[in-house]
This record gives sequence, structure tokens and C-alpha cells, in this order.
Amino acid sequence: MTASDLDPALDALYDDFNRHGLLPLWTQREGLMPLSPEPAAVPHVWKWANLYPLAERAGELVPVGRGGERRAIALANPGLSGQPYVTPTLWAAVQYLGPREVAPDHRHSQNAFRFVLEGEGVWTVVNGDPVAMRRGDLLLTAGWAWHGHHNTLDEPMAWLDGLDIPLTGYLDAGFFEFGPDEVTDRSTPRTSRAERLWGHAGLRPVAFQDSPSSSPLAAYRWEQTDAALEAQLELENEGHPGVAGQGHAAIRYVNPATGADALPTMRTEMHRLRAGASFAHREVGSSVWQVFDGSATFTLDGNSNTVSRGDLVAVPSWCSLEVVAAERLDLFRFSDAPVLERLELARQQTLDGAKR
Ligand code: GTQ
Repeated sequence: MTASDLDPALDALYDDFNRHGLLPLWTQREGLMPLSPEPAAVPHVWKWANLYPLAERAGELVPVGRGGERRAIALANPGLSGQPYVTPTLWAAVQYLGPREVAPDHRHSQNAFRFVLEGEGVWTVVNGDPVAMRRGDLLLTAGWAWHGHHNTLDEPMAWLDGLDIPLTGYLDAGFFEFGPDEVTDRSTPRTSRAERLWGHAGLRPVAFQDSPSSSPLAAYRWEQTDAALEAQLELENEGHPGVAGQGHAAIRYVNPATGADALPTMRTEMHRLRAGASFAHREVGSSVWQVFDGSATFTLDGNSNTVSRGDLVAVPSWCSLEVVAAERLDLFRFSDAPVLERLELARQQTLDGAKR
């Protein structure tokens, strides 16, 4: 029984509110304005050992081409009522391209990246610039850039896609356009034009003085990421404090023209932990982690999970996360942090990990 059942006049008021498209704050406040975030999304782990064979089966049964556009299998957070979203703001999918297959050209207002766990042989052609995809590389497709993918080898290839599809959806900001059914430039340069222009650390081409909100560098290569992380750990070993947090090196992929996040709506990072190193925190905004190499324990709001190469972890807003590296560990991470920061909603807490 609710209070209004005792008072016919109050009952009638609520009925009239309803009839006029109104709802009073006092019956809703706790859900609308919680004391701290109460995400519907739940912490969740997807094992690569399950994901890859399912992608392979899709490769056998489901063609890729115009209409469906991509053989991309979305990670659906169990807390989000069957929607194909890994968190309320982020899309994460395993995309699979069979031998010699082509995913046709299109563009959309959603921002996208690819992160490669394993394999090679696919070129993603971004605004006419062919970009090779290899293990450890991060490839960008900023919003409204044309892109298609084609596999040049007789081996399949699968990778992680990250997009801001749900965020763009809530904002009713989605636009989409079909391009040619084929990828027109099938050349296979090792280095894209974007990298030749922008891929020299600290050196900006003088002819390009604009500050684009998305990175003009289409590819961030593993060789450079690996070297940057290793240097942080070496410097720490050599006694230079503050370059890595207690055996935890990290880099952020940034726009070389501005120093800001590589994409306007998503943060992308790579972390390297020495065996036994750990960190613990919670943050406003949601993240997805993928184990690139090694194995670890991820403890999410007190529940521990063992993860290894390829496994993916969804971390909802304000969920406490503790990561302990069981061996030397490389972790890729993406999040909606640039959005939270620009809206001045970002908060974070460092936690005392159980192991410290
Ligand atoms: O490769 O363009 O996972 O358009 C979802 C939508 C990948 C892509 C996805 C897309 C793409």
C-alpha cells in the first residue's frame, strides 16, 4: 500500500499528473539523484577462449557485406537488458574477417578504433589511406572518416573494435553513409600516409597548423608503445622516481596535434605491470580492459577473476578495481573519460589494494 492509497485526493492528483505527462520528483528522487553512482551495468569478464571460436563459427556461417557491413560480435553487458553495449557509453566487439574477405566502405558519426590482439594481413583503409593492422597496434577511425577493411591473406583475422555507439545513441547524434561496396585502394603499404606525416615524436608538419579534435595519426604501432613502456620501467629501475607507479608503467594514445586523447569521446591507454605489481582505484565513467599479454587477478567490487591473454573486462562507473599482475602484464584499456572530463564530472579514488 502506498501513501496515496490512504488519500483519494492525493490519488487523484497522481492520476492527473500522469494524464498531463508529469511525474513529481519526490516519488523518484533516489533513482534520479543517488548518493553515488548506481550503474545498471555490472562488472563482467569475457574469456578470449570463448570469444575467438564463436567468431570463427560466425565466419563460417555469416557472410560479411553490404547491409550488415561488419562481422562484429558485440560484448553485451548482462546488466544492460540485452542491449549490445559493454557499458552504458561504450561498444566493444570482436570483428572477424575471413581469408581475402572485404568489409565495405562506410562512414558514421560514431568514433571508432581497432586494437589488435593477434594476427596481421588486414588493411583498414581510412579516408583513402591504407593502414596495416598488426598485433599490438591501435588503429583509429575518427567520426565521419570513410573506412573499409580487407584481408590480404589466406588466414582469418580478428580484432577488438571500440566505438562510442551507445553515447552517440543517447545523444541522438548518429549519422551513417554508405560508400562503395568495394575497398577501392587495395595497396598494402607497411606505413600509412598518416604515419609518414604525423608519426615522428615531437615533430609537427608545419603545413598543418589546425588542431583537429581527433588524432590525424591513424596508427599507433606496437614497437613504439612497447619501447615507451619498457623505458618507463628501466628508468624506474635506474632510480628515477615518478616515471612509473611502483612497477606500473602506462602510456596514453594522444592526438599529436594537441596532446589530448586520440579520439574526442574515448580514452585509450596501454599499461605494463611488473610481475607482482598492482594498483587499485575507482573512477566515475566506465572502462573496458583487454589483457594483451600475461595474466592477472582483476578484483571488481570485491569479486576476484583470473584473466589471461585476450580476456576482456567491463568496469562500470565507480566500481572498485584492483589489478594484481601474476606475471609481467600488458593491458589495453579504453574508457569514456574524455567525456566525463569535458563535462567536469570526472572523479577518482586510489584505493588501498588488499595486496599492499
Ligand atoms: O568496422 O566500421 O564493431 O561500423 C561496429 C560498427 C565496427 C566498423 C563495429 C562498425 C564497425
